[in-house]
Amino acid sequence: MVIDSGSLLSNRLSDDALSQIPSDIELLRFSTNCVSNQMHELVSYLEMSKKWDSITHNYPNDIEVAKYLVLSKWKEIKDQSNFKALAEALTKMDISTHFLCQVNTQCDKNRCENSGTCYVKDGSPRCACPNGFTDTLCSTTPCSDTACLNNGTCMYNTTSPMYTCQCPTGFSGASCEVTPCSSFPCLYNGTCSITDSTYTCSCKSDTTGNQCQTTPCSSSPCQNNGMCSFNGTSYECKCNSGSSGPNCEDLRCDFEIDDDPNCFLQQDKFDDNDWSHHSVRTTSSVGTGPCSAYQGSFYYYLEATSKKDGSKARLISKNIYIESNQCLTFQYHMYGKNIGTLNVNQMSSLQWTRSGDQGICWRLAQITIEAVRGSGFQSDISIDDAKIIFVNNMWDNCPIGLNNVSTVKLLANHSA
Ligand SMILES: [Ca+2]
Ligand SMILES: [Ca+2]
Repeated sequence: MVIDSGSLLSNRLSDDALSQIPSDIELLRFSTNCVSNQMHELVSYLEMSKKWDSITHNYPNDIEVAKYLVLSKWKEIKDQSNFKALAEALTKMDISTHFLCQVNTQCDKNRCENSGTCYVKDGSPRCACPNGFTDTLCSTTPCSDTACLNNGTCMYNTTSPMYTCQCPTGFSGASCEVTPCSSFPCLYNGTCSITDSTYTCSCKSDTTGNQCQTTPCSSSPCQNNGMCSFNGTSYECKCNSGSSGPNCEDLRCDFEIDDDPNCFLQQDKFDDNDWSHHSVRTTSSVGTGPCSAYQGSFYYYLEATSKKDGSKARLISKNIYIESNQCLTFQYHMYGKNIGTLNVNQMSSLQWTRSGDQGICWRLAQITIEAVRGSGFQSDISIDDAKIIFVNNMWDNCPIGLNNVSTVKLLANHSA
């Protein structure tokens, strides 16, 4: 039987389609449509009988695999192994090219996007898509859903990773998810917003600066080596043992630590005695001294027992700038029938003095604080809780002698 292959094929396959080399997907489709005895004839015609025999020997239970593999091998070893060669072979064997047409005719060139391979199934063209591409035409790329955030540019691949993001300046991360605000650059709960490639901080109360880093502590409000801390709303000064007040602006000696280097009052090394650091009652003497500290657990006192009459113990202040609105306050205790004198001097000028028994209570009184022993052992003189404090205006506002408190007007030695 003589067949005009040219006219037969021209009815089914265009010259353009015939000249194409079948893809693996198309070969798979073709081998599935081809019954085994037809395939055997075809491979004989293609002079691949030995290959057919070896492959069917290796895949005796899966003839579909064998059919596909032998055609793949044919495409690999033959030049010009296009649809035309297959069509001619089928025509020569008097086999209809109908199913070959099913493979190719409905697969227009460029039908499948993104390098997808077209094949025919159940009479309809389908696309076999590369990894990561979906949709009936492979038109949905790995970039199609919101793969790159923050206006990143998505570039897709056919191998892993399926896409990469080119991020705008200031952004980073696989999906450009890292923004200029990701490192939380705005301190103290400042609000971070993104402007172009950088961030802008909107600062909460009491903070300023491009990162809200300037706080009330930045101006060092805590005096006398106090430690400043800021909680986002307000600052707090933690004062050392030698100061007190909201800004540690008041000097203080509470005598809780003996020879406390932070205390503004220190033992005079050149007088007759030293003040004794003590808690609870003074020594074993009765009829003199306090029962306990006025503040805290410790106080200083002049132990009168076995001291000479009129001998002195002094506390001397460090050099202090005294403002016009500062007062010295302290608690004093002078109880006993032999009580001597307690003097307060600023420089060499006597500012305050008490002599004799002042009762059994603590009393609030320069800054030399000098205790002079009276004539007898019942002359323990004690002090506690000495402070140099600021008052609102002038000396007139210093708290004077309320209850057990004594105050001493200080003469300004410094003009602000
Ligand atoms: Ca001394
Ligand atoms: Ca004390």
